[in-house]
Amino acid sequence: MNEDQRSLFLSSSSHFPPPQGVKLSYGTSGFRADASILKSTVYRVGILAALRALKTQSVIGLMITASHNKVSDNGVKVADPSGGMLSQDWEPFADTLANAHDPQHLVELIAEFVQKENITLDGTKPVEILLARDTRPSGEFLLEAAKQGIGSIIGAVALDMGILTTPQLHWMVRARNGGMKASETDYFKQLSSSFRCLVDLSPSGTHANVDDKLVVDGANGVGGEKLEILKTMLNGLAIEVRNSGKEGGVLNEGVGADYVQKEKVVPFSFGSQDVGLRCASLDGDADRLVYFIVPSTSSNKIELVDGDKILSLFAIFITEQLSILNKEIDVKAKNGYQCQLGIVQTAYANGASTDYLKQLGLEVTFTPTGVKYLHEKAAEYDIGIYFEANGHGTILFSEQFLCWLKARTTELSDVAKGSEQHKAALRLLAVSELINQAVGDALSGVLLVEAILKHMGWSIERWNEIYEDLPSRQLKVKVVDRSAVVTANAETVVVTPPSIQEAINAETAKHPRGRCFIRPSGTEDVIRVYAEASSQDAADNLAQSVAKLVDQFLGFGSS
Ligand code: G16
Repeated sequence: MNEDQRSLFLSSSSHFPPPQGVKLSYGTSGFRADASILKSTVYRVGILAALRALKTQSVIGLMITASHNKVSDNGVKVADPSGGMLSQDWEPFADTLANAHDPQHLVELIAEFVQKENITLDGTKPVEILLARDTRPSGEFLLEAAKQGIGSIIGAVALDMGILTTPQLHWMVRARNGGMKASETDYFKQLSSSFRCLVDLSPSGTHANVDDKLVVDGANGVGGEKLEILKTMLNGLAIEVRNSGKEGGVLNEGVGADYVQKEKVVPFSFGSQDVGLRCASLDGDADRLVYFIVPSTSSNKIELVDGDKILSLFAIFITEQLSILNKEIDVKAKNGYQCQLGIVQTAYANGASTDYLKQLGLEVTFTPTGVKYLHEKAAEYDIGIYFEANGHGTILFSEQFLCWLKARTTELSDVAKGSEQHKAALRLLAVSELINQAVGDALSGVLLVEAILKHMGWSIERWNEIYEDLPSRQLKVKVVDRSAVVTANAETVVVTPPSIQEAINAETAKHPRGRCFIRPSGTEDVIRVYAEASSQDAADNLAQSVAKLVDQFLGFGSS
């Protein structure tokens, strides 16, 4: 590292001392904490993003968001050149950087890393970092800190893309690196035109829900406002957006996908007027999506149509299209293709959903919580569908399969234009354009759900009936140190502290169809408890008794 660069680091980092007595870690989805202590972390992630851009010689993204967390929190994460999450090999360096105290030590750490990674810091090959933030007020000063971090690397240029949903930024990074147009307008154009294409390909007479209104809860975050823009570019889909943030509500408070999924009650501004309508909820930065039904005017309870059901709907549609496409074709012949379709879930997936998917003959695998793990696994298939029960997920298409599909579509348009096979090929291509290939995206997800429901002629009730969820309950427990819990087998077994797993097993065995696990959250300072059983009372009791165990083993002993 040359002297100019060293003194630039020293002078800028002296303005960003890290908070005292706090150890930050690049968790499930980047760093998250109370916004008031994050300035130095965001500055350092700015440095990291610039180094990543130099290392990969590609455009990198930096997003300031705490997604589903409360409004006073914030966070920061990096999008890699593919548009996906930061490569996990760089996470330890992110932790070291965030927790380095003395500016001199910080500079030494960077110098060592740069040498190890063979990164040239002479400014001869300039790189760009796209920045965006959600609607949190703290995003403004944190964005400045990110710019300072990027500005402290010679040759790194920060481009402020403004207020975006997290998936929009990931999409832009991917598009830029793929040599495509990557403005927000391009994003909306791609989504709306592929949606239109899918709707136009729906079998005639199946538009049962075409005139129904979809009512969307925007979590008082960025998604509602973006959906309002997207809506103007769509025909044939009536959307009403509530909780867009303009009405003065608080981000994620009594609203949004996380609240709706965990509490299973109507979000603020929804109620008896919505009985019989299709309702959906986005989270604060619009990377999660769940649907719900308001079943009666007399209660605030909802019927949740969660990420597992969205996944199942997508799986049904894709399987149907693949089977039409391959009809009367030997997939092993010269013009055939044996498409590997795989499903990826986490331990939170409702047991009934996994049974259902397996009954459809699909291969289902499990990873730990966090899109970074699910995405990586899904990318191993030609078509990988991944979803967390909380509504975070997407469908990935391999380059190889897309290449074959495009060639096959051209071939079919020459010899069998308008045939069912040709339409199936066109539909699969449209899905690959509509659904975000970089990360789970509530806006593209909502359009794909709507297009598939139209295609099937299904109401939300019909969709919800594909299987019946096992009753479940999620709780969170505050503990002294959540890192004391270490899990294995896709988070289904606790290995540390010893003996808690035996106690959990003993509780679980008391309940028919009981299943229960605990894990440390990577976005909140809590241990999460998930329980499922044959009745709601049993699931509630199991969750309560395991939460007590967590408190006894690790907590403050308040239970
Ligand atoms: C993030 C991750 C999700 C994860 C969720 C909860 O969502 O992207 O993959 O399921 O956190 O994680 P944890 O249980 O570790 O707190 P979001 O919507 O907050 O970005």
